[in-house]
Amino acid sequence: MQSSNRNYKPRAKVFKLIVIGNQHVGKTSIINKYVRNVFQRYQAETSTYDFQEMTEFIQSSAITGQKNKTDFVVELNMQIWDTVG
Ligand SMILES: Nc1nc2c(ncn2[C@@H]2O[C@H](COP(=O)(O)OP(=O)(O)OP(=O)(O)O)[C@@H](O)[C@H]2O)c(=O)[nH]1
Ligand SMILES: [Mg+2]
Repeated sequence: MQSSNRNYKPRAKVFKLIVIGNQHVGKTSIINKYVRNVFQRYQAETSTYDFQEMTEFIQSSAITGQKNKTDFVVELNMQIWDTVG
């Protein structure tokens, strides 16, 4: 997301997310859909852990629920770990 403000400087936060669940429930699929917007009907079983990275920009008010003058853009750098079921 770009801003017209030349002083645009999002505050970056790093998140490490771990997706866990029983075998074959769709852990890898939901990560692929979220990060790359792809779905594979015959998704191979995950044989070892792995991660994908994803960046989202959101308004701080989306977190706090309060819209006011101090509203700022938050850059979420996510490392999403996939695991073996
Ligand atoms: N119809 C349908 N099939 C899905 C969905 N999500 C996953 N699948 C299918 O379910 C199967 C298992 O999905 P995976 O994403 O490999 O599941 P997983 O939890 O990563 O499995 P493991 O890596 O073996 O632990 C695959 O054949 C997917 O195509 C869904 O929302 N709908
Ligand atoms: Mg998997």
